[in-house]
Amino acid sequence: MAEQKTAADHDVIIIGAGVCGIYMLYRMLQMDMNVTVLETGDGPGGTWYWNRYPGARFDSESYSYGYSFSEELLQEWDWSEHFAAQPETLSYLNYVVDKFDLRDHMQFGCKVSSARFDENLNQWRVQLEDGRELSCQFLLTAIGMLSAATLPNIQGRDDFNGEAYHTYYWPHEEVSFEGKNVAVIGTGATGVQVIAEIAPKVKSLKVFQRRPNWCAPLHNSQISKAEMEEIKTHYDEIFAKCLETPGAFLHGPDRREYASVSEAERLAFWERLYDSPGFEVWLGNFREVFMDPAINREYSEFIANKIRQRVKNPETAEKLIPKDHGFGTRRVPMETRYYEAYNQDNVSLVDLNETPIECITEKGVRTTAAEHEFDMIIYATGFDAITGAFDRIQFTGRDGQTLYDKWEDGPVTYLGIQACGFPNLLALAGPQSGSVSTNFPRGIEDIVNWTTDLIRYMKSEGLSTVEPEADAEAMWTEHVKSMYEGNMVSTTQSWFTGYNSNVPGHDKLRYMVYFGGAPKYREILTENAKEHYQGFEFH
Ligand code: NA7
Repeated sequence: MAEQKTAADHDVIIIGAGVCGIYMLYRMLQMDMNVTVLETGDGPGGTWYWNRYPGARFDSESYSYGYSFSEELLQEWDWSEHFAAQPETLSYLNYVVDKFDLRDHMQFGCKVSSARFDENLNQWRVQLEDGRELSCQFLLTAIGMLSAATLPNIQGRDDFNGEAYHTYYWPHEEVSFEGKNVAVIGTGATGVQVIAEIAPKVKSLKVFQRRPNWCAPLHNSQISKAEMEEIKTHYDEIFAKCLETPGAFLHGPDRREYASVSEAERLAFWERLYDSPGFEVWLGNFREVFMDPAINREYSEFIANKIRQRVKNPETAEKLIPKDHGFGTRRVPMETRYYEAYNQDNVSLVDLNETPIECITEKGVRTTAAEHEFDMIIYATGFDAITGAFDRIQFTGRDGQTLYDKWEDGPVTYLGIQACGFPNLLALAGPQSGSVSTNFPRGIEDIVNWTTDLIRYMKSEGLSTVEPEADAEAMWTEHVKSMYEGNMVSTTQSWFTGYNSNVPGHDKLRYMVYFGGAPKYREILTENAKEHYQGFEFH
């Protein structure tokens, strides 16, 4: 076995140098592991490296998003806004990488195309697009859950003569909007941020909306020097609060029963939620709002009236109010003056339910009603979420089985971390794990810490492979499925439920997310480690 270890280039290869890969690398170096990180981008940052589109910023409170592992780091870093914009977050991640000397262990501009488990050597052999092959004992994926961007399946996309960008692949150079007629396709969390940001800068903006989302004000503000000093004295409380809440955010449900609160009190409470910063408007609500359709309708109507108050043209307001799903059953885009953008003379809404897009032309977008001419088209059309990044790398496990084939009808995993037949391949933010529906750095900390302990355990016991038992995998997948019942989020089409109209076969419900909440997931992982990794088989 010692021979096998030395035969591999590395003990550990981490794919991805985003929030998760950075922390995993830090933990592996603490253990003196021979580790390298492979990253497609030319620098670290993952999501915050790629998504440079105008308006990109946190919906998590900045100070709840930073890493918690180093008191020194917490005390050194100053956030300038309660919800920091992308450039600041990217600077923060670069700062972390340099402070802990992580950069030398990262390889940039290298894309993993495939990885194959060598059953004779118990090693993963990782192929890069540049032709190299690296080997390792443990292959850890930190490839992001929203990193496989998808363009819309509309004909003629390549015919357009103007500028065209997907928000994820936004250019590193500054993009000018001055004097330009711009189209935005897509009104998810990304589209909503872009639209509000560029509306005052463009000559004209047309928003192509298929389904509206329920958006709510972010209420962002600057953090003064004094306030930041104050925040620094409260990090323990901030992280303790995140540990308590289902989404690992600073916002948790109001534990009162909906019915125990009078109508007047309820309305005052909802007004307070609407005026609160961040996800409070969504996650600080009564739990019944997301379980009981009648209560959800009442809250949705409350929010619909806010939209009606903010958008001057009543017809436009009605088009911006979702009719096919209730508030909070899809990801709530947080906004700053999004609805007000539609009050500007240079901004208009094209409802794709009335006039669907027929094709993209040389000049712009042709709907069933007209050809709209543009200088620029922005595709804010989302991602092949959670499993998309796995599908883009060919992982081949035992007996030549690929992960793509195994997950063709939806992911099956044990604890959202491993799949049977793929020894030593550990997903740090994979489908059916607790991290995918949480405040990301908090969610991944649980898995990174668990994985670190697992690798330490295997090293100390002289074990070379870990793989889940078939029963354990079946049990976890059933458990994940069972939580989809009685929860309105899990029955609504969105990336949470694996829906993407642009990817064949992804128009149906898939069991992607562990809905039991971060505290429960953490408890399961802790128990599992305590019980010597029950459900896993070691060799
Ligand atoms: P989302 O939330 O998946 O939104 C994608 C948007 O693009 C959504 O409005 C889609 O409409 C629209 N879309 C996708 N394909 C098409 C086509 N073919 N025609 C018209 N419109 C289309 O992605 P985001 O990037 O906004 O957000 C993803 C997450 O990133 C977000 O939740 C944050 O956590 C960070 P649809 O709703 O499918 O009708």
